[in-house]
Amino acid sequence: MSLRFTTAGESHGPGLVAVIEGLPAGIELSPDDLNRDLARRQLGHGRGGRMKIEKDKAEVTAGVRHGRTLGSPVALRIENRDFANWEERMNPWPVDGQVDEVHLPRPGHADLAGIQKFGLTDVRDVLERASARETAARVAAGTLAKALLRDLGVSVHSHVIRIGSVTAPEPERLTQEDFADVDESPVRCLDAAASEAMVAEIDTARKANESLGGIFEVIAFGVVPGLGSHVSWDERLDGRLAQAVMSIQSMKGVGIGDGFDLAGRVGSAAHDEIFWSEEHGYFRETNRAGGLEGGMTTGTPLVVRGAMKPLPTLTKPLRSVDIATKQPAQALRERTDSCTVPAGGVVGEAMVALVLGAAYREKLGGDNLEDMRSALRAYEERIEWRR
Ligand code: EPS
Repeated sequence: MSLRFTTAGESHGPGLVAVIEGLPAGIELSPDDLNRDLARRQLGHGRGGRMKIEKDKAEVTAGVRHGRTLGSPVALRIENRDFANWEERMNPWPVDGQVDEVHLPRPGHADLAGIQKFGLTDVRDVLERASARETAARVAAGTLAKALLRDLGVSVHSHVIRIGSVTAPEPERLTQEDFADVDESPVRCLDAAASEAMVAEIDTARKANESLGGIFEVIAFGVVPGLGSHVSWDERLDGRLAQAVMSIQSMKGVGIGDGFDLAGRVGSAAHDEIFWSEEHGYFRETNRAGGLEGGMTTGTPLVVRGAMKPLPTLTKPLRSVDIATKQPAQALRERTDSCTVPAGGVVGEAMVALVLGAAYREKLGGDNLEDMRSALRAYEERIEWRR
């Protein structure tokens, strides 16, 4: 058994569900642990009208008793408050009124390939599930992985490093403390001047009926060396992280550490030299590899970047084709966000936490939290790792 999760739910249906399997017994949880990240995911300059309707909260329906995990699957449910406005269109059961089909697929969305693949005639049957609303369920699942990681000495953070044409200056080596106020920035960026420029660029884009993408960075501190493995392709942790982050809606690129930038450097400027001292044990002065070598964690902070394309739902729709008539038409016009990179970072945290939680479980076993902590202590002693 590893740690795994699944989600269910449509964007304007009754609600979202996440089921997480493989958590040890004994993790202490509070409702606040679950709901803090759900609220953080709703933040960010560039969000649309929907976020005024939703107040995401996770209800626990299985796997937790009196504030502790039981070791059984944990089931979470998040209500879609907007369902009240969609009851006829999204009712699980037949309704009396006439519900018009959507026939105008949006370029860049799952719409066209989805109806072809599933043999459907109403684009809404695809777009409701393809919507990034689903990321609320991922974030809820991620809070459980984060609670496990917290008990193993790991914290996971994120910040936005680019929106549209605005790139934040490269910071000095970041520490956990640097992230204390990141959510105070309206775009979750650590640089005040870049934040302002990002907000201005989003406002300009929104006025022009455009959307914007960007890049977020997820950093995990306190990760022990040796998670993942070099011995088999599917155990390489960088591969698993890339898959997890790339699976987030609208992602088009994933980098580990300096990622694509490394391709243009000479070898001596691309790697992290190894040192040893009595105080630190093995250590590096740089972190170009993003804490991963040979598919394994190195003990330096884990750094994963995700590049999001501009959202494909546009208030100035692109050209498309009516799938009923095959005539040229404008794509479906829907209420939408203009930029979700700040929220993307929070979703990235969840996906990285879920992958790390699984890697810890594989390394340490995982029926009982105290067993995991003892195994971690023994391992840290064997490799003489100084946190
Ligand atoms: C989304 C469109 C918008 C977003 C939604 C994702 O929703 P609506 O069409 O209802 O305005 O706000 O994201 C969320 C609801 C959310 O919670 O993140 C889309 O088409 O992907």
